[in-house]
Amino acid sequence: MPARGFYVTTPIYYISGTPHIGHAYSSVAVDIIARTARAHGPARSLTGTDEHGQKVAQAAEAAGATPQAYVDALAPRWRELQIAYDTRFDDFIRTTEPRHARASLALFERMRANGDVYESVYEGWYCTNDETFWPESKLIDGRCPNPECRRPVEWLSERNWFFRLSAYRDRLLELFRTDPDFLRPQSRYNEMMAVLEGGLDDLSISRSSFDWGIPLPGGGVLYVWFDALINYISALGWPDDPDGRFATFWPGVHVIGKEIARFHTLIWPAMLWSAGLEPPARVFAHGWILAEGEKMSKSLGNVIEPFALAERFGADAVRYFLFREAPFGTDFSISREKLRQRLNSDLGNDLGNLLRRSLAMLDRYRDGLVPEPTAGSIAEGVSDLPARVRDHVLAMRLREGLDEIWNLVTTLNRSIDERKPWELAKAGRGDELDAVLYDLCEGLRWLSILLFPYMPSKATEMWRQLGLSGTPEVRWPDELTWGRLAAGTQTDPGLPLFPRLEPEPDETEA
Ligand code: ME8
Repeated sequence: MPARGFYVTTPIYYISGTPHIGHAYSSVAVDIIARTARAHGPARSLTGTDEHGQKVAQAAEAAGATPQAYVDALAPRWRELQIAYDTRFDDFIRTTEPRHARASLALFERMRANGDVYESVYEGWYCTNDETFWPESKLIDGRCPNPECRRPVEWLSERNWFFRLSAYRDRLLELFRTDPDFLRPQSRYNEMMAVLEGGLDDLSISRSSFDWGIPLPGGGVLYVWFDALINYISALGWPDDPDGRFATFWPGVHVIGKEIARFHTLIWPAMLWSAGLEPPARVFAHGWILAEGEKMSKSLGNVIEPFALAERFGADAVRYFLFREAPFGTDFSISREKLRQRLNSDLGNDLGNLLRRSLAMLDRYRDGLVPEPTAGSIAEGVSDLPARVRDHVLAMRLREGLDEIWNLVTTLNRSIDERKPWELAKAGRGDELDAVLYDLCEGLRWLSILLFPYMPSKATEMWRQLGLSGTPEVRWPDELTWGRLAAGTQTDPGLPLFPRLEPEPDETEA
């Protein structure tokens, strides 16, 4: 852990889009990382909505609303997504807030004062859907080159402000070369290195043919991507920094989807340097969630609706699935059937049954009271587990973190099978029986603490059934020492953690 505060962010989502499972994925990833970081020291997480730009202006017009009324009506949907997936952010920023406009203009002015901003005419193509300027050479069949978009582009001729991005190429190359972890995974790093080696053009950072954006003195509005990137520091209170948040938490870590790596790792660091600020500490550009091997899209009819998914399987089971199914960083497919299978096997059989069997044996042999710890426990084998989980999670190895935690699940299940408490009870070997039962309860206490970032509500339910007060949101270094569970704790078994789910008609493999 860095000595200073730890700060992690999601992209801010286009407010006019429909929330889907990919948005939930980024938000849950950041939530897992932030909850793990909070267990060790000061940490902050941020999400929000990207509300300016031509696309929003056009959509508002089509809906017969003012842009402000239009975005205000859409904002609650994005907060609902956070509630549905139990993601707890320290802040939610909307780019239409005054604090954001202030910071955006301040950054623009600093860059201009440093001689990096000049006026010129942008003559070229623009994709409104992606809010991206495209040079003619990049278009494919005259359309947007983004494989997810491929929409017609429009010709712009506007007198705009430009950022001297080209001047930062060498400094970016140096950043990439001296800090290979600046952008992960490796495939994204390689892609961006190739872009850098090909050279960078200056970037238009304002628009003058419509007015839905942050107004600039003298006319025009800021280009929506320029304003969007600044959310990461406007939410920290930059430039005034009245609460010292910027000083404590910047530079932060950005978690994004792979398609927006260029904005975050080439343009954003250069903007910050130009204003005399530090670039982000790290950027992690994860892969895409696919449905049956294809990117989800309305036209393919394969969109997995995030609200219905959380309702059917429970937020915690979906959170678990998203980060157990594939290494964080790669593309992977999701299906309701796969999710149901993992819920029944990993969560129901491995974890849920472990809790149920352990507490049932404790009830039968010790009236539900945690026995006195004795020698001969599994403690030695697990002492460095918390540090390993923490290191994996803070390095974005979210699946590896879960794999480590699952080793403890397996160890505890195995210890029941091998040490056979029912035989120890029959043979009157009380000390050995106490040792197994204590190990199981203490192991389950550890599991609820370690799993809390991934599955906050089920981990809290485990904690409650173990008869513990408060919640498993505790400081790991203090609480994850084997033997802290007090003898005499009265456990309180409840309903199964993950009741078995039978398939619905659309969940059966063809
Ligand atoms: O790009 N799989 O917003 P956006 C995985 N406003 N992640 C996905 C995904 C999928 N199928 N689909 C979306 C924008 N995401 C800009 C960002 S940031 C300063 C401005 C996630 O609403 C992923 O994180 O299009 C992706 O980068 C983001 O949602 C795009 O959200």
